[in-house]
Amino acid sequence: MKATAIAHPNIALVKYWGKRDEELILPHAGSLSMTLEGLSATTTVELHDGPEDTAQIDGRPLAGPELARVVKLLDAVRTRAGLRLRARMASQTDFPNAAGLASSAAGGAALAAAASWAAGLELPPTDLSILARGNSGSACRSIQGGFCEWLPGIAADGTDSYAVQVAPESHWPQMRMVVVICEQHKKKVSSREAMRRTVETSPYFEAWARCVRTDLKEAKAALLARDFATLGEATERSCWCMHAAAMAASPSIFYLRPATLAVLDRVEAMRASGLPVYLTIDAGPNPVLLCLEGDAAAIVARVEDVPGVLGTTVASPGRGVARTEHHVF
Ligand code: 2P0
Repeated sequence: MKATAIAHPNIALVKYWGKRDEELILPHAGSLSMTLEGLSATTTVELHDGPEDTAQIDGRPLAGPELARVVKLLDAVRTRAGLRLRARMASQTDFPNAAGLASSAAGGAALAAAASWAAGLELPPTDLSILARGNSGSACRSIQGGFCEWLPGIAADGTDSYAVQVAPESHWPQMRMVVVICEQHKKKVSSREAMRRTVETSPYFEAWARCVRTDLKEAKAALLARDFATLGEATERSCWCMHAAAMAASPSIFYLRPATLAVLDRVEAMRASGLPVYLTIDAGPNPVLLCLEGDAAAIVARVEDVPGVLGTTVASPGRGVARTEHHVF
């Protein structure tokens, strides 16, 4: 009763920002993402007849609300499998946690898969996506590879809110995301709290939710047609609408750092010089640059010397969650 899953983070092209149900993690609107190859979370779950669930990430034992989030997913798996066993969970990531790099997406997807496999369940991707969603919203988009859309659903119980693959990684293997690391600290306001505050206090939240619908439609069509410029423009629009809505919350949520803005300047200069590159930023200071394979090296060279940039990682469209025998323990 031990299984290990490896999952990759995803970065949203059209962002998820705001829940209609906090407990079930149901979003107000859909979102669209690319799963990233090269960065990963590996999670092992072992079921046993001991007294309690334990969990650790990168060797750090979880407690309080962090442990409760894991236990919530384990409980969902136990209910489904008709088991009462407790679990030992350990996860290892190879990228900075909680710095806007969607570590929770890879972690949640790997946990959902490892826990259900350890319990002997063989769930279809839709069910795994729903399980992962309960741990962290964006995790539902890391169950499958390539490009995924999270369908917001309308049901109160969340049974129609899961991610589906819009296109596999083979659809556009030349697509690249350059993750630019500006900061590796844990962010000041968690995305969970930031979303709640945006929904409750931002006068721009409704406008944001309206924009998502148009951006999603346009981004999806551009993705399927491999129209890079239109996809890039929709991606940037979604990013700025999300950040504008968050900035207008009270108290304001501002994730951008001086280095983030310096990278933005560089992106605009590159584009003006004819290099097709677009930018998106999650709930943190690290910009992610959207480009095509042939331009990635030139773009890395142009951002590496920006003051405050600590490093870059280039990722291609990644695979969905998979089973591995390389157990964490
Ligand atoms: C996204 N983000 O679409 C958006 C854009 C960050 C910015 O999903 O509360 O860790 O666990 O559902 O998924 C990050 O938030 O939040 C996120 P919860 P999650 O990728």
